[in-house]
Amino acid sequence: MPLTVNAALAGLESTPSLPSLDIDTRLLSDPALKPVAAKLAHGQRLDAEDGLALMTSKDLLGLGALAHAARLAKNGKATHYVLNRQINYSNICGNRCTFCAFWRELDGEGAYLLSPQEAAALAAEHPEMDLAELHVVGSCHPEMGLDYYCELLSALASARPKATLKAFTPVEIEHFAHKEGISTTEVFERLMKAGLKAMPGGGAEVFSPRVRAELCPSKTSGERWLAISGQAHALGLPTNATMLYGHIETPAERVEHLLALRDQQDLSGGFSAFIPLAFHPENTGLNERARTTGLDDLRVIATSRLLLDNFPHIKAYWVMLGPKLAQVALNFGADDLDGTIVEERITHTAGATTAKGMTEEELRHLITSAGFVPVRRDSFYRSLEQD
Ligand code: V47
Repeated sequence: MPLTVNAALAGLESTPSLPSLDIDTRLLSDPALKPVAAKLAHGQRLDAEDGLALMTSKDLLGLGALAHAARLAKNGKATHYVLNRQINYSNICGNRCTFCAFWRELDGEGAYLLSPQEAAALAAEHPEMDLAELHVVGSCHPEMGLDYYCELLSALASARPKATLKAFTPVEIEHFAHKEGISTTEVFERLMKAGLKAMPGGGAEVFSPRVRAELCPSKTSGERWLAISGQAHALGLPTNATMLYGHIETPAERVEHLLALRDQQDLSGGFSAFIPLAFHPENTGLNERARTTGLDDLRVIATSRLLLDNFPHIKAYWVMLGPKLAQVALNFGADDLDGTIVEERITHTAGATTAKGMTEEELRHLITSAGFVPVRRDSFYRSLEQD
């Protein structure tokens, strides 16, 4: 039977909107996690100090006990996945981020830009798959104007009328606005007319100005990334959020990133899912760095679930974690495995050894064999299960 955390600890007033979590404290061996457990048991919001205790703990079972309690309170045993396809329309990018192996110069070897018709042909492949979502991201192309992106969306919508167009990161939106000399709101209005319905969460990296100055000085700032996400929410577009971890960032910078996302979600409320992205170093400017460890991957998932109390979903992105660790992550706070993907390019250029796609059967097997309940979903987390 779960033990009750000492209710008499000073200052533990509960936050009305947060549930009191049922935690088995016998699983906690790191004393630093005990005050965190006490707060969670009393429905209290965690702060930066708690986040740091979680983000630096080596008590894997303790982290799992806390994050799993939060997961069960939010999503029960439901584990989501989507029949989706990724389309990377171009790798030609002026930002030249050090951690990215995908980008190419305009006339560099391997540089490409898909025409709207070529992208539509990719979307139409595998007609037997009932795709619910097209996940469309690319680069900050130095030459293309907004007409191209609108035509791209229209062509994709014609090729797959039933699929939701989840396209472009806040970084791309900002770039389109600069290139066109218009506001990001105007960019959104044009793209929404062309079929934009939701946005993925890439480009957030780590918000720390120190990290951005070193790894991606040309990229949109963290403040702008958050503000543009907020604009999307105000226009009714749900978006996601990510954090690229396992390079030069400190545990404190990870925690700051998560708390900045939580603050933005308090303000604008439109984030659906958070996706931690494990850094893959091959073919990047940081290729001497080691890959992330299993402990760190699970710790980031668990800490995210606990700090982001206002995010409905946490994704274990199997492409970056590998399917086996993604399955384990379902017991560490994650309730979504992303999807079939079909063809992933960004992480595979940086040395990912996972498959490029997964079948629905494989996804359901990962979920059910771990004792969870599979929920095929659309981009808005509505269940598509036939019952
Ligand atoms: O924006 C770049 C990151 C992102 C590397 O919103 C790298 O549903 C690891 O954002 N190693 C693209 N990561 C992926 C992404 C995403 C994936 C799945 C679902 C969703 C969603 C979003 O990958 C980029 C960048 O942050 N990235 N280089 C690398 N070497």
